[in-house]
Amino acid sequence: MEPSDKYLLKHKGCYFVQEAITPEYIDSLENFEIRDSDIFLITFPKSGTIWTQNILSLILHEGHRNGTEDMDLLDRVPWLEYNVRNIDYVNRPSPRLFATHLPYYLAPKGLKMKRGKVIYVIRNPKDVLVSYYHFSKVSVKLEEVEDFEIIMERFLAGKVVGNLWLDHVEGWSSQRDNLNILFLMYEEMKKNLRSSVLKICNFLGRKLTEEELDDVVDKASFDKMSADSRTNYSTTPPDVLDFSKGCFLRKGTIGDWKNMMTVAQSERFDSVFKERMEKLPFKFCWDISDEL
Ligand code: PPS
Repeated sequence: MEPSDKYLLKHKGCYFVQEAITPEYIDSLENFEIRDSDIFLITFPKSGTIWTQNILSLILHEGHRNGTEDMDLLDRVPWLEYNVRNIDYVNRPSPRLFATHLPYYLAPKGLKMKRGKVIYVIRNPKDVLVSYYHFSKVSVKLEEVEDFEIIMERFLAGKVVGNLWLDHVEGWSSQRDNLNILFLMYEEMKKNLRSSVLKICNFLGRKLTEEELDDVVDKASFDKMSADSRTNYSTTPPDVLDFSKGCFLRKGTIGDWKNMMTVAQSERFDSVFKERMEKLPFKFCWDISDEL
């Protein structure tokens, strides 16, 4: 079953959420002016974007960290390709923070010339798939497909937002020497958030006190983020997210794919992904009890 173009827009070989973007805008992003001070968070969907958006905002904005400011996360770290709030990106003060799911080949030229900094978060793709499946029920802008097998086949064929997971990860990781890029694994964040926050701080050249670091780690926990309307998308209108179908911050763990995929489905997944995954320069973690 092919994805419906009522929900997905295919442009230049890449799938986007139909309602939130135009082909002209995608085309314009190639020449989007990048500043050296820009910070881009790049992910395949469902890999820990909101989590890292929150961490970045907490690191960079003291008022967020100490609770003196009240700003929605999407205003602090907006989507580059889905400018749903019509923010004036060009006149935004530095350092600008952006999130994007763009594949490398569609990214702004400036990033490819080592302007700006990139943080790329990777999650094991079986958990990504399961998260995407559940999210497509909550998101009114994505096609709701009850049959997991159909979503899995689309995922394996790259017919989901972000395209083929393997291409996305390979696309960015193969260019690592030509980018200012830090790779982080969702699973390492889950197992040792403090050390991941420190890695981000070092990469960005930001020094936080121990107390400030504690604050970031505390406010970026799954429980705190689930309860905070600025980080759990709960203020999103019901024609965009339908929370009667589930939460955005759903389980936030490692290995939930084991609760969803049958052995046959997992084997089918491996038969398509394993060979290329083994060539990636990352060590994947498939279960909460696995060593990193
Ligand atoms: S999106 O739609 O692409 O922006 O989604 P994204 O934010 O990338 O991914 C959503 C998943 O990330 C989990 N999440 C977290 N896990 C652990 N700790 C924290 N703080 C956290 N915040 C978000 C979220 O629960 C989604 O994963 P699943 O497996 O569905 O729970």
